[in-house]
Amino acid sequence: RELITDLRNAVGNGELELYFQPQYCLRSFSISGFEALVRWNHPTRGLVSPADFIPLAEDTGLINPLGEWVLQEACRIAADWPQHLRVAVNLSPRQLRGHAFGPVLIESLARSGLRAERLELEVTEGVLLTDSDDVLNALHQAKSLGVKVSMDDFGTGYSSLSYLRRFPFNKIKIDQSFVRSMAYSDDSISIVKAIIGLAQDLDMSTTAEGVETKELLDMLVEIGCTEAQGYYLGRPMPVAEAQELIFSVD
Ligand code: G
Ligand code: G
Ligand code: MN
Ligand code: NA
Repeated sequence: RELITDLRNAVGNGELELYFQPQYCLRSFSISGFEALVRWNHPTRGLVSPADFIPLAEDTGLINPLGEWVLQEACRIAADWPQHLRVAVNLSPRQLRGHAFGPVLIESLARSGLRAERLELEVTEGVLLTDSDDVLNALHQAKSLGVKVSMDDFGTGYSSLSYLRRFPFNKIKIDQSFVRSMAYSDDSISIVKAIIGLAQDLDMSTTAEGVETKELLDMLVEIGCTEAQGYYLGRPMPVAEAQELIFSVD
């Protein structure tokens, strides 16, 4: 059977599940929030990675109902957490085209009761590639509601800098590839320092992704990164485990 046929039914069948990866504030060393990462428990194939089904969903338009489910579920779950914790949701470009995203966002916040300030939307620069007014309008609408907007995977595309001018992001997420190579490359340290300095000047915060060692974490603290996320700090985990983590440290 085709994976796409199964994916069409996955939402309705309750086969999708959100995992949550903690993000730590590097000043207080406490959890500031979690990134929601979708998982698919396929009845026969087992756990299917989003890297395998998100592109399929994007190509077929299924990303819209799927993304709507992710947003609603993330808001619903985070609404029960302590009020200082945020939840970050990944968006595909296609979710922001057309005029449907604003109402979906407003409904997700209203239904869950989650304060807008506790929600972050993560978009890659690919979102701005189309240069469509729809996309910019949707992001501006989100920001005007109080929702935070982050640039994900910063540094991996062709012209990340020009996208920083096109939209006022609240946060830059420094791509894992830069963070990882800080361990052996002084040039990479210089690049990450420069990104952090740039973000500070633009009034944006920074999250380092892919932090897998204490050594990297210490470096990031020293150079003034705002937040960190990665296997050294915590892997993506089911909601019950995230809940345990929240209440074990609080
Ligand atoms: O969690 P993992 O590292 O396996 O995720 C693989 C990729 O899938 C990452 O690029 C991540 O951003 C993306 N991804 C995970 N969850 C979602 C989601 O809910 N929506 C979208 N659009 N992408 C997601
Ligand atoms: O594209 P995005 O940054 O949203 O994707 C996040 C992806 O990175 C998820 O699939 C998540 O599981 C993965 N991830 C998170 N932390 C680490 C890490 O420390 N090392 C590696 N290799 N992957 C990570
Ligand atoms: Mn992300
Ligand atoms: Na990323």
